[in-house]
Amino acid sequence: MTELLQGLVIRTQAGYQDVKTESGIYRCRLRGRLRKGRAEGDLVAVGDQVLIDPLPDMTGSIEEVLPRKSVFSRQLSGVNYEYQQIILANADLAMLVFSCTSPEPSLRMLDRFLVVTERAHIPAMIIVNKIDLCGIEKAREVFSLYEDIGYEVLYVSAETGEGVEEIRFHLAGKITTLAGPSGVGKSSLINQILPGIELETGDVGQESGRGRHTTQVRQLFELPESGYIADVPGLRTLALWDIQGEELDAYFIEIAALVPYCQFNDCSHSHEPGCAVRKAVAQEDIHPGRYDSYLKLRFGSDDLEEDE
Ligand SMILES: Nc1nc2c(ncn2[C@@H]2O[C@H](COP(=O)(O)OP(=O)(O)O)[C@@H](O)[C@H]2O)c(=O)[nH]1
Ligand SMILES: [Mg+2]
Ligand SMILES: [Zn+2]
Repeated sequence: MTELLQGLVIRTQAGYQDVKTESGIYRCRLRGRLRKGRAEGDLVAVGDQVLIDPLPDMTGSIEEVLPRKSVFSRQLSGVNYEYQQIILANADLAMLVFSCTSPEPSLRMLDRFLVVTERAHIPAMIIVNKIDLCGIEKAREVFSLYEDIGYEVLYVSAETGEGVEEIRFHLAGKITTLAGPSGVGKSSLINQILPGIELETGDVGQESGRGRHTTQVRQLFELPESGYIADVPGLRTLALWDIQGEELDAYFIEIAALVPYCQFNDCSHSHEPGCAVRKAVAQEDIHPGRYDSYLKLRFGSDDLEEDE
């Protein structure tokens, strides 16, 4: 057997993976013994570091998937089984993209994304796009509460290019995923960051329509300097339903900090006396919208998809 080569999975589609190594990009398949009895999606994903057995014609087989430092995954139900589909491995950063207007921002959806990224232990920052339409002051009024909590927020415009340099700065050397509702300007921003890539823009619903239930291409786009942007449809469908009760506390970082001060250690922060979280809400130390998102996620499981 030839020597194994280490590489990065930069693209997956319909049963093959493109793996970038120091000696080029190899079109690979998973070694049968790895695949045995398992769905492909839970074995290898873009962002994975793998060992391949390379052939001279630039094909190869993936012999081993190296341990991951983080995963975005979702629960999928097959006819006879359920499995964790890995959407993206080893992400270093999630940029959560919203627009200050057109469409109006859904902060509840943003809070859900933040739960997903906190749970996956992936640092998140918030990109507020379209400030050419609403002005930075109005955008700040809506989003500065996230800066108060501790998240970094960038105010940008894909249209004028304002703030795009700062996005680039944060991307350097990392695998970053952009996530957000459709129409906020994710593709437009990627086009700004990666000239020449020319993603389709403006087709509202392109992510939820075309290809959502068919085979999806997932890929990493290499940045001219260093680092990758992940284009992974499906991040916003990550399930939250399996988050149990108080586990949620940890993912609202300003709530997590107060939980030790509640009178009861099984406090649900909804009605109990001596609740430090409710006290903070009353004193406006916790934003009422964030508290509302918390309660809805914890107690209102039925309407999770209402605003998507
Ligand atoms: N005025 C303005 N329009 C933008 C901006 N960014 C994107 N758009 C427009 O918003 C629409 C949706 O953008 P797109 O990049 O497709 O959003 P995506 O669905 O998040 O990928 C398109 O018509 C874009 O031209 C911006 O910064 N300012
Ligand atoms: Mg798009
Ligand atoms: Zn409490």
